[in-house]
Amino acid sequence: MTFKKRITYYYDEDVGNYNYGYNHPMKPFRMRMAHSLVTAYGLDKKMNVIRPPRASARQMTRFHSDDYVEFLSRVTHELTEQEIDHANIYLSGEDCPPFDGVFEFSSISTGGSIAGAKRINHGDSDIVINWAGGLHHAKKSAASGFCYINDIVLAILELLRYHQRVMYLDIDVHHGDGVEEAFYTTDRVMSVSFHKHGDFFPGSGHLLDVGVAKGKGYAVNVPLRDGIDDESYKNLFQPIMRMVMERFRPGAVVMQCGTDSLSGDRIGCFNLSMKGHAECVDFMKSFGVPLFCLGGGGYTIRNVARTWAYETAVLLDEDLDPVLPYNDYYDFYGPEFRLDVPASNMDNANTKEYLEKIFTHVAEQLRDIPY
Ligand code: V1S
Ligand code: CA
Ligand code: ZN
Repeated sequence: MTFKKRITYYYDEDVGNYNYGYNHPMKPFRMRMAHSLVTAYGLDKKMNVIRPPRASARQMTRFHSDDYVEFLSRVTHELTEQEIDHANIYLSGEDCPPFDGVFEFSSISTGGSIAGAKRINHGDSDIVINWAGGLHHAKKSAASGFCYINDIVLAILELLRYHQRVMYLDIDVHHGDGVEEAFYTTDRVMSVSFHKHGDFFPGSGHLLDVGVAKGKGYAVNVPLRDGIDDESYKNLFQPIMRMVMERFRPGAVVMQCGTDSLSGDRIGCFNLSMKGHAECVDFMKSFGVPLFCLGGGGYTIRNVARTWAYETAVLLDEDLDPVLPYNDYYDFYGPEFRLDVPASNMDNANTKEYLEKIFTHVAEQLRDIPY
Protein backbone atom coordinates (compact mmCIF):
# COMPACT_ATOMS: atom_id res chain seq x y z
CA MET A 1 0.00 0.00 0.00
CA THR A 2 1.31 3.49 -0.81
CA PHE A 3 0.59 6.32 1.61
CA LYS A 4 -0.04 9.92 0.66
CA LYS A 5 3.18 11.88 1.22
CA ARG A 6 3.23 14.58 3.91
CA ILE A 7 4.41 17.79 2.29
CA THR A 8 5.51 21.01 3.97
CA TYR A 9 5.94 24.20 1.97
CA TYR A 10 7.71 27.25 3.44
CA TYR A 11 6.67 30.70 2.30
CA ASP A 12 7.10 34.17 3.81
CA GLU A 13 5.04 36.83 2.07
CA ASP A 14 7.75 39.45 2.76
CA VAL A 15 10.31 37.68 0.57
CA GLY A 16 9.06 39.35 -2.63
CA ASN A 17 9.73 42.84 -1.23
CA TYR A 18 13.52 42.62 -1.37
CA ASN A 19 15.29 44.13 -4.36
CA TYR A 20 18.89 43.51 -5.46
CA GLY A 21 18.82 46.77 -7.44
CA TYR A 22 18.00 48.14 -10.86
CA ASN A 23 19.00 45.82 -13.71
CA HIS A 24 20.15 43.02 -11.38
CA PRO A 25 18.87 39.69 -12.76
CA MET A 26 18.00 38.18 -9.35
CA LYS A 27 14.38 39.10 -8.53
CA PRO A 28 13.02 37.82 -5.19
CA PHE A 29 9.60 38.90 -6.51
CA ARG A 30 9.58 35.64 -8.55
CA MET A 31 8.84 33.77 -5.28
CA ARG A 32 5.68 35.86 -4.84
CA MET A 33 4.68 35.07 -8.44
CA ALA A 34 5.26 31.36 -7.88
CA HIS A 35 3.24 31.41 -4.67
CA SER A 36 0.42 33.27 -6.38
CA LEU A 37 0.23 30.47 -8.97
CA VAL A 38 0.41 27.81 -6.23
CA THR A 39 -2.61 29.35 -4.50
CA ALA A 40 -4.51 30.06 -7.74
CA TYR A 41 -4.25 26.34 -8.55
CA GLY A 42 -5.45 25.53 -5.00
CA LEU A 43 -2.26 23.62 -4.14
CA ASP A 44 -1.94 25.41 -0.78
CA LYS A 45 -5.01 23.44 0.40
CA LYS A 46 -3.20 20.15 -0.21
CA MET A 47 -0.07 20.72 1.85
CA ASN A 48 1.15 22.16 5.10
CA VAL A 49 2.02 25.81 4.37
CA ILE A 50 4.29 27.38 7.02
CA ARG A 51 5.80 30.83 7.36
CA PRO A 52 9.40 29.99 8.36
CA PRO A 53 11.02 31.31 11.52
CA ARG A 54 13.81 33.70 10.53
CA ALA A 55 17.31 32.28 10.95
CA SER A 56 19.39 34.08 13.58
CA ALA A 57 22.96 35.33 13.09
CA ARG A 58 24.05 32.63 15.54
CA GLN A 59 22.48 29.88 13.44
CA MET A 60 24.28 31.22 10.37
CA THR A 61 27.67 31.01 12.11
CA ARG A 62 27.38 27.25 12.20
CA PHE A 63 28.92 27.52 8.71
CA HIS A 64 29.82 31.18 8.16
CA SER A 65 32.50 33.12 10.03
CA ASP A 66 31.41 35.43 12.89
CA ASP A 67 33.02 38.46 11.18
CA TYR A 68 31.18 37.91 7.91
CA VAL A 69 27.76 37.37 9.53
CA GLU A 70 28.30 40.42 11.74
CA PHE A 71 29.15 42.54 8.68
CA LEU A 72 26.08 41.28 6.81
CA SER A 73 23.78 41.97 9.76
CA ARG A 74 24.61 45.68 9.77
CA VAL A 75 25.31 46.52 6.12
CA THR A 76 22.96 48.83 4.19
CA HIS A 77 23.24 50.42 0.75
CA GLU A 78 24.85 53.51 2.33
CA LEU A 79 28.34 52.35 3.24
CA THR A 80 30.72 54.09 5.65
CA GLU A 81 34.39 54.29 4.65
CA GLN A 82 35.25 51.30 6.85
CA GLU A 83 32.32 49.34 5.45
CA ILE A 84 33.53 49.97 1.90
CA ASP A 85 36.79 48.20 2.82
CA HIS A 86 34.84 45.30 4.32
CA ALA A 87 32.45 45.17 1.38
CA ASN A 88 35.42 44.72 -0.95
CA ILE A 89 36.43 41.66 1.09
CA TYR A 90 33.03 40.10 1.83
CA LEU A 91 30.85 41.04 -1.14
CA SER A 92 31.65 40.56 -4.80
CA GLY A 93 30.96 43.74 -6.75
CA GLU A 94 27.79 44.00 -8.78
CA ASP A 95 26.87 40.34 -8.28
CA CYS A 96 26.28 40.75 -4.53
CA PRO A 97 25.29 44.35 -3.79
CA PRO A 98 24.65 45.47 -0.18
CA PHE A 99 20.93 46.00 -0.83
CA ASP A 100 18.58 47.17 1.92
CA GLY A 101 17.36 44.22 3.99
CA VAL A 102 19.98 41.78 2.66
CA PHE A 103 20.32 40.19 6.10
CA GLU A 104 16.54 39.77 6.62
CA PHE A 105 16.23 38.37 3.09
CA SER A 106 18.95 35.84 3.89
CA SER A 107 17.34 34.98 7.22
CA ILE A 108 14.02 34.20 5.47
CA SER A 109 15.71 31.99 2.89
CA THR A 110 17.88 30.27 5.52
CA GLY A 111 15.09 30.08 8.12
CA GLY A 112 13.01 27.89 5.78
CA SER A 113 15.95 25.64 4.97
CA ILE A 114 16.95 25.02 8.59
CA ALA A 115 13.34 24.55 9.73
CA GLY A 116 12.70 22.18 6.81
CA ALA A 117 15.72 20.06 7.69
CA LYS A 118 14.44 19.79 11.28
CA ARG A 119 11.05 18.60 10.02
CA ILE A 120 12.72 15.87 7.99
CA ASN A 121 14.92 14.93 10.97
CA HIS A 122 11.89 14.48 13.21
CA GLY A 123 9.98 12.49 10.58
CA ASP A 124 7.25 15.17 10.42
CA SER A 125 7.37 15.52 6.60
CA ASP A 126 8.31 13.26 3.70
CA ILE A 127 8.88 16.17 1.33
CA VAL A 128 9.75 19.78 2.15
CA ILE A 129 9.76 22.72 -0.28
CA ASN A 130 11.52 26.08 0.19
CA TRP A 131 11.64 27.93 -3.11
CA ALA A 132 13.32 30.90 -1.33
CA GLY A 133 16.34 28.69 -0.56
CA GLY A 134 19.00 27.12 -2.78
CA LEU A 135 21.65 29.87 -2.64
CA HIS A 136 24.51 27.52 -3.45
CA HIS A 137 27.46 29.89 -4.13
CA ALA A 138 27.85 31.55 -0.69
CA LYS A 139 31.19 30.78 1.01
CA LYS A 140 32.21 30.65 4.67
CA SER A 141 33.43 34.28 4.64
CA ALA A 142 32.16 35.72 1.38
CA ALA A 143 29.09 36.28 -0.71
CA SER A 144 29.26 35.04 -4.29
CA GLY A 145 26.98 34.84 -7.33
CA PHE A 146 23.87 36.52 -5.80
CA CYS A 147 24.19 34.31 -2.65
CA TYR A 148 25.05 35.71 0.79
CA ILE A 149 24.21 32.94 3.25
CA ASN A 150 24.47 29.33 2.17
CA ASP A 151 21.12 28.00 3.39
CA ILE A 152 21.88 24.64 1.73
CA VAL A 153 25.05 23.99 3.72
CA LEU A 154 23.19 24.96 6.91
CA ALA A 155 20.29 22.60 6.06
CA ILE A 156 22.70 19.74 5.32
CA LEU A 157 24.57 20.34 8.60
CA GLU A 158 21.21 20.05 10.38
CA LEU A 159 20.33 16.83 8.51
CA LEU A 160 23.73 15.33 9.40
CA ARG A 161 22.73 15.43 13.09
CA TYR A 162 20.23 12.64 12.39
CA HIS A 163 21.37 11.07 9.11
CA GLN A 164 24.68 9.30 8.49
CA ARG A 165 24.64 10.16 4.78
CA VAL A 166 22.99 13.10 2.95
CA MET A 167 22.89 13.51 -0.83
CA TYR A 168 23.01 16.94 -2.43
CA LEU A 169 21.80 17.31 -6.02
CA ASP A 170 21.97 20.56 -8.00
CA ILE A 171 20.20 21.09 -11.35
CA ASP A 172 20.79 24.85 -11.49
CA VAL A 173 22.71 25.74 -14.70
CA HIS A 174 25.60 26.90 -12.49
CA HIS A 175 28.01 24.70 -10.54
CA GLY A 176 27.03 24.23 -6.87
CA ASP A 177 30.50 25.32 -5.75
CA GLY A 178 29.73 26.59 -2.22
CA VAL A 179 28.05 23.35 -1.17
CA GLU A 180 30.63 21.14 -2.87
CA GLU A 181 33.48 23.03 -1.18
CA ALA A 182 31.89 22.83 2.29
CA PHE A 183 31.73 19.02 2.14
CA TYR A 184 34.69 18.31 -0.17
CA THR A 185 36.61 16.25 2.41
CA THR A 186 33.79 14.14 3.86
CA ASP A 187 32.20 10.86 2.76
CA ARG A 188 28.99 11.74 4.64
CA VAL A 189 27.73 14.14 1.94
CA MET A 190 27.72 13.26 -1.73
CA SER A 191 27.31 16.35 -3.87
CA VAL A 192 26.19 16.04 -7.49
CA SER A 193 25.96 19.06 -9.78
CA PHE A 194 24.85 19.21 -13.41
CA HIS A 195 25.98 22.53 -14.93
CA LYS A 196 27.22 24.45 -17.90
CA HIS A 197 31.02 24.35 -17.91
CA GLY A 198 33.44 26.37 -20.04
CA ASP A 199 33.65 30.18 -19.94
CA PHE A 200 30.75 30.36 -17.50
CA PHE A 201 30.34 31.45 -13.86
CA PRO A 202 31.73 30.29 -11.41
CA GLY A 203 34.21 28.32 -13.55
CA SER A 204 34.56 25.34 -11.19
CA GLY A 205 32.94 21.88 -11.48
CA HIS A 206 35.34 20.04 -13.75
CA LEU A 207 34.61 16.36 -14.42
CA LEU A 208 37.85 15.42 -12.67
CA ASP A 209 37.06 17.35 -9.46
CA VAL A 210 35.87 14.46 -7.30
CA GLY A 211 36.68 15.40 -3.68
CA VAL A 212 39.77 14.90 -1.51
CA ALA A 213 40.89 12.73 1.42
CA LYS A 214 37.87 10.87 2.88
CA GLY A 215 35.69 12.80 0.44
CA LYS A 216 37.47 11.44 -2.65
CA GLY A 217 34.79 10.17 -5.04
CA TYR A 218 31.97 11.91 -3.14
CA ALA A 219 31.82 15.02 -5.34
CA VAL A 220 30.26 14.34 -8.73
CA ASN A 221 30.47 16.93 -11.49
CA VAL A 222 28.56 16.72 -14.76
CA PRO A 223 29.92 19.54 -16.98
CA LEU A 224 27.68 20.29 -19.96
CA ARG A 225 27.72 22.51 -23.02
CA ASP A 226 25.09 24.93 -24.36
CA GLY A 227 21.67 23.81 -25.53
CA ILE A 228 21.22 20.49 -23.74
CA ASP A 229 17.66 19.25 -24.36
CA ASP A 230 15.25 17.14 -22.31
CA GLU A 231 16.19 13.83 -23.93
CA SER A 232 19.98 14.15 -23.59
CA TYR A 233 19.63 15.48 -20.04
CA LYS A 234 17.35 12.62 -18.97
CA ASN A 235 19.63 10.00 -20.58
CA LEU A 236 22.46 11.25 -18.37
CA PHE A 237 20.51 12.26 -15.27
CA GLN A 238 18.48 9.13 -14.63
CA PRO A 239 21.23 6.48 -14.88
CA ILE A 240 23.67 8.66 -12.88
CA MET A 241 21.16 9.38 -10.13
CA ARG A 242 20.04 5.72 -10.01
CA MET A 243 23.68 4.69 -9.45
CA VAL A 244 24.22 7.43 -6.84
CA MET A 245 21.13 6.34 -4.89
CA GLU A 246 22.09 2.63 -5.07
CA ARG A 247 25.71 3.10 -4.07
CA PHE A 248 25.46 5.97 -1.54
CA ARG A 249 22.07 5.07 0.06
CA PRO A 250 21.42 8.53 1.59
CA GLY A 251 19.01 9.02 4.49
CA ALA A 252 17.85 12.32 2.96
CA VAL A 253 18.16 14.10 -0.38
CA VAL A 254 18.52 17.88 -0.74
CA MET A 255 17.76 19.01 -4.28
CA GLN A 256 18.54 22.51 -5.55
CA CYS A 257 16.00 23.11 -8.35
CA GLY A 258 17.44 26.27 -9.95
CA THR A 259 15.33 27.11 -12.99
CA ASP A 260 18.05 28.92 -14.93
CA SER A 261 18.56 25.54 -16.63
CA LEU A 262 15.28 26.16 -18.51
CA SER A 263 15.10 27.14 -22.14
CA GLY A 264 14.96 30.92 -22.62
CA ASP A 265 16.52 31.86 -19.28
CA ARG A 266 18.00 35.39 -19.18
CA ILE A 267 21.39 34.03 -17.96
CA GLY A 268 21.30 30.29 -18.64
CA CYS A 269 22.10 28.54 -21.92
CA PHE A 270 20.39 25.14 -21.65
CA ASN A 271 17.26 24.09 -23.55
CA LEU A 272 15.21 22.20 -20.95
CA SER A 273 11.44 22.47 -21.04
CA MET A 274 9.44 22.82 -17.81
CA LYS A 275 8.42 19.14 -18.13
CA GLY A 276 12.06 18.04 -18.64
CA HIS A 277 13.16 20.01 -15.54
CA ALA A 278 10.27 18.69 -13.46
CA GLU A 279 10.94 15.11 -14.55
CA CYS A 280 14.20 15.32 -12.59
CA VAL A 281 12.22 16.26 -9.46
CA ASP A 282 9.70 13.47 -10.07
CA PHE A 283 12.53 10.98 -10.59
CA MET A 284 14.14 11.88 -7.25
CA LYS A 285 10.76 11.62 -5.52
CA SER A 286 10.35 8.07 -6.86
CA PHE A 287 13.13 6.75 -4.55
CA GLY A 288 10.90 7.32 -1.50
CA VAL A 289 13.77 8.89 0.49
CA PRO A 290 12.94 12.14 2.40
CA LEU A 291 13.31 14.90 -0.15
CA PHE A 292 14.02 18.59 0.44
CA CYS A 293 13.44 20.73 -2.69
CA LEU A 294 14.99 24.19 -2.76
CA GLY A 295 14.94 27.02 -5.28
CA GLY A 296 18.06 28.72 -6.66
CA GLY A 297 18.67 30.51 -9.94
CA GLY A 298 16.03 31.43 -12.49
CA TYR A 299 15.99 34.77 -14.31
CA THR A 300 13.09 34.72 -16.75
CA ILE A 301 10.72 35.16 -13.87
CA ARG A 302 7.44 34.14 -15.53
CA ASN A 303 9.05 30.75 -16.30
CA VAL A 304 10.50 30.42 -12.79
CA ALA A 305 7.00 30.86 -11.32
CA ARG A 306 5.44 28.42 -13.81
CA THR A 307 8.04 25.76 -13.11
CA TRP A 308 8.13 25.95 -9.31
CA ALA A 309 4.30 25.92 -9.20
CA TYR A 310 4.28 22.88 -11.50
CA GLU A 311 6.99 21.14 -9.47
CA THR A 312 4.97 21.77 -6.30
CA ALA A 313 2.10 19.93 -8.04
CA VAL A 314 4.40 17.09 -9.16
CA LEU A 315 5.55 16.62 -5.56
CA LEU A 316 1.89 16.58 -4.45
CA ASP A 317 0.92 14.12 -7.24
CA GLU A 318 -1.61 16.67 -8.54
CA ASP A 319 -2.45 17.43 -12.17
CA LEU A 320 -2.66 21.08 -13.24
CA ASP A 321 -4.83 22.71 -15.92
CA PRO A 322 -2.46 23.64 -18.80
CA VAL A 323 -4.34 26.95 -19.10
CA LEU A 324 -3.20 29.26 -16.30
CA PRO A 325 -5.83 30.26 -13.73
CA TYR A 326 -6.38 33.95 -13.08
CA ASN A 327 -3.84 35.13 -10.48
CA ASP A 328 -2.31 38.35 -9.10
CA TYR A 329 0.33 38.49 -11.84
CA TYR A 330 -1.74 37.21 -14.76
CA ASP A 331 -0.39 39.88 -17.17
CA PHE A 332 3.14 38.43 -16.93
CA TYR A 333 2.05 35.23 -18.67
CA GLY A 334 0.75 36.62 -21.96
CA PRO A 335 0.21 36.24 -24.80
CA GLU A 336 -0.34 32.45 -24.32
CA PHE A 337 -1.46 32.43 -20.65
CA ARG A 338 -0.47 28.78 -20.51
CA LEU A 339 1.47 26.80 -17.90
CA ASP A 340 4.03 25.13 -20.14
CA VAL A 341 7.59 26.35 -20.76
CA PRO A 342 8.50 24.74 -24.09
CA ALA A 343 12.01 24.05 -25.36
CA SER A 344 13.28 26.02 -28.35
CA ASN A 345 14.98 24.95 -31.58
CA MET A 346 18.47 26.01 -30.39
CA ASP A 347 21.46 23.80 -31.24
CA ASN A 348 22.57 21.17 -28.76
CA ALA A 349 26.36 21.52 -28.45
CA ASN A 350 26.52 18.31 -26.37
CA THR A 351 27.43 15.66 -28.93
CA LYS A 352 26.57 11.98 -28.38
CA GLU A 353 30.31 11.26 -28.01
CA TYR A 354 30.76 14.02 -25.43
CA LEU A 355 27.80 12.81 -23.35
CA GLU A 356 29.03 9.20 -23.53
CA LYS A 357 32.46 10.28 -22.31
CA ILE A 358 30.92 12.10 -19.34
CA PHE A 359 28.68 9.16 -18.47
CA THR A 360 31.50 6.60 -18.67
CA HIS A 361 33.70 8.72 -16.44
CA VAL A 362 31.04 9.35 -13.80
CA ALA A 363 29.95 5.69 -13.82
CA GLU A 364 33.57 4.61 -13.21
CA GLN A 365 33.85 7.09 -10.34
CA LEU A 366 30.65 5.78 -8.75
CA ARG A 367 31.74 2.14 -9.08
CA ASP A 368 34.59 2.91 -6.66
CA ILE A 369 32.19 4.05 -3.91
CA PRO A 370 32.02 1.25 -1.30
CA TYR A 371 28.52 0.01 -0.41
N1 V1S B 1 26.09 35.10 -16.15
C1 V1S B 1 25.98 36.01 -15.48
C2 V1S B 1 25.91 37.10 -14.61
N2 V1S B 1 25.19 38.25 -14.78
C3 V1S B 1 25.47 39.02 -13.69
C4 V1S B 1 24.94 40.35 -13.40
C5 V1S B 1 24.32 41.07 -14.41
C6 V1S B 1 23.81 42.33 -14.11
C7 V1S B 1 23.93 42.85 -12.83
F1 V1S B 1 23.46 44.06 -12.56
C8 V1S B 1 24.54 42.12 -11.83
C9 V1S B 1 25.05 40.86 -12.13
N3 V1S B 1 26.31 38.35 -12.89
C10 V1S B 1 26.58 37.17 -13.44
C11 V1S B 1 27.46 36.08 -12.85
C12 V1S B 1 26.87 35.46 -11.59
C13 V1S B 1 25.82 34.44 -11.83
C14 V1S B 1 25.25 33.95 -10.51
C15 V1S B 1 24.27 32.81 -10.65
C16 V1S B 1 23.61 32.48 -9.34
C17 V1S B 1 22.86 31.17 -9.29
O1 V1S B 1 21.86 31.14 -10.28
O2 V1S B 1 23.69 30.06 -9.55
C18 V1S B 1 22.24 30.91 -7.91
C19 V1S B 1 21.29 31.89 -7.40
N4 V1S B 1 28.73 36.73 -12.51
C20 V1S B 1 29.76 36.77 -13.36
O3 V1S B 1 29.74 36.22 -14.44
C21 V1S B 1 30.95 37.60 -12.88
C22 V1S B 1 31.25 38.82 -13.51
C23 V1S B 1 32.16 37.72 -13.61
C24 V1S B 1 30.51 39.26 -14.74
C25 V1S B 1 29.27 40.08 -14.38
N5 V1S B 1 29.65 41.27 -13.56
C26 V1S B 1 28.45 42.03 -13.23
C27 V1S B 1 30.35 40.83 -12.34
C28 V1S B 1 31.59 40.01 -12.68
CA1 CA C 1 24.15 22.81 -11.01
ZN1 ZN D 1 22.30 29.51 -11.42
